[in-house]
Amino acid sequence: MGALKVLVFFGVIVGCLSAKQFPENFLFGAAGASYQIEGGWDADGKGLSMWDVFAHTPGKIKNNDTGDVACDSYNKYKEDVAILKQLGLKVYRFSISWPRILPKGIPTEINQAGVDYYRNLIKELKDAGIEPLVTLYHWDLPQHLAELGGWLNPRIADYFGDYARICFELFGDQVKYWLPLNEPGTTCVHGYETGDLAPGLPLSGEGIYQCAYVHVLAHAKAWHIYNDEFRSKQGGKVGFNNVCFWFYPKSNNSEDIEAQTRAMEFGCGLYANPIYNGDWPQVVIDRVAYRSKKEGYSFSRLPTFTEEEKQYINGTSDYYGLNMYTSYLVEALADESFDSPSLEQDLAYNSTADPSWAHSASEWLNLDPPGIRNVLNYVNEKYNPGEIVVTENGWSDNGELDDQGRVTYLKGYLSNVLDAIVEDSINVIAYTTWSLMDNFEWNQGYTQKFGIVQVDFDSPNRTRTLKSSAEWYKRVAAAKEIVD
Ligand code: GBH
Repeated sequence: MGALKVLVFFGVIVGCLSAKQFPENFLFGAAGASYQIEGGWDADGKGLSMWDVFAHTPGKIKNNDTGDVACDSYNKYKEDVAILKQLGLKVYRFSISWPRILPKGIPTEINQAGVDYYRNLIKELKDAGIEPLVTLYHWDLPQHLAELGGWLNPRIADYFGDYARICFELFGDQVKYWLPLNEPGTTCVHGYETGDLAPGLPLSGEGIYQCAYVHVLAHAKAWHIYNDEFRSKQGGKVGFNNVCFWFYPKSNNSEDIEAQTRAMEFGCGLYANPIYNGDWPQVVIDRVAYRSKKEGYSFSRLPTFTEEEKQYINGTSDYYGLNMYTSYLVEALADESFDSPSLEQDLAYNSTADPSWAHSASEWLNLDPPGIRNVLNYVNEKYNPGEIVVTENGWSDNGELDDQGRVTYLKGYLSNVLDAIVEDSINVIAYTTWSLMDNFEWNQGYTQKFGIVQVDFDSPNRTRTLKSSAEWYKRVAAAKEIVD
């Protein structure tokens, strides 16, 4: 009897565990971005973007790969949608190429072929019962605007506002989830601090903060335009997006714990705090001011928001679009010199991977599934964003069809998303894995594959083939639970 009770007890426990379910209306989906998948770089009146120019510059991209053809989704979008449908996915995150709609980025000329492309794509999705989640800007800035100073010029926020308004007008009857800007953090660090992504400006210690300032203003402008001119008739949501990785202190000493705070606040917080709390994180304000002074500046390298701007930017997000991939351990470094400004010295930490974490094909990407639950809790507590969508999460390999590494990764991270929902009561409403298809991985070209669907880049047909992870993910989306 006793033994039977014990058995029944464990049976119930195991039953409960295996029955842990995603909410009934939770949306599973996949993501991609215009420059990485579309190709058609000069098709039908599209203007140049700064990524066309950057990728066409010899030496900037591995193997001098470009996005000229990429997955050819400009021509093959119906196949992409058919695959999403076949997998039972209910949300597709894609981005609009600004210069495909406005060839020079300015509202004087609207390229009808570009408008038609996105209208057709959206119609195809809706007909298949798939919700479009649309990023307005995933790094392909019109070259004309890059030449006007790009993300260093505060006027870009006004140009972006005009572009956003045109997109809301053109597509807002069909689109209910918008994200103005993809990962400002990555653009500002890699475009304007290190220079290894477009526009390739190594303006160490300075470009990043001006870029962050302009991104925050641009995001807020798009949100206000939607809020004032479209919300009442279209009823959609405009979210904030950034990449937010998890950092553990390497030891329990106070220096390393402070380094963890710096890591979170200079990464996740630099862009999120202005949007949710109306100003830069205090740690960042203090740290950059301190170092700037020691470096001999009469002002901080971090721009100051005026009171009017603080009011304008505060509270400009309807949901949080979280891009999350990996975790790091951080160890504090002491200030050594003040002779050249840099983000690295502002950060003052060393980051490493725990030896127990598996490593992907990408230098920076490690397997630490609990990291995503930590970040979800962090974001939820700090920014109180209401709804959260995990807008990117994924694993890179060499493109093998039996991609068990990706299955392991997704299983671990999705289990932690589920725990965040069920155990921590965090309101995660959707998850779009990065990415639907293998694609142009920026300065890594086609050397690292993130897709749950393989693309044959050697074939003019760009043949798509489901990987093991796609088959697995299909079963998860159907069961709304983590399956083996
Ligand atoms: C996202 O960035 C992008 O939104 C997406 O377009 C991209 O394809 C996807 O992730 C996969 O990479 O070269 O060691 O300095 C994720 C954040 C920030 C990760 C830049 C890679 C470069 C690391 N990325 N980082 S390193």
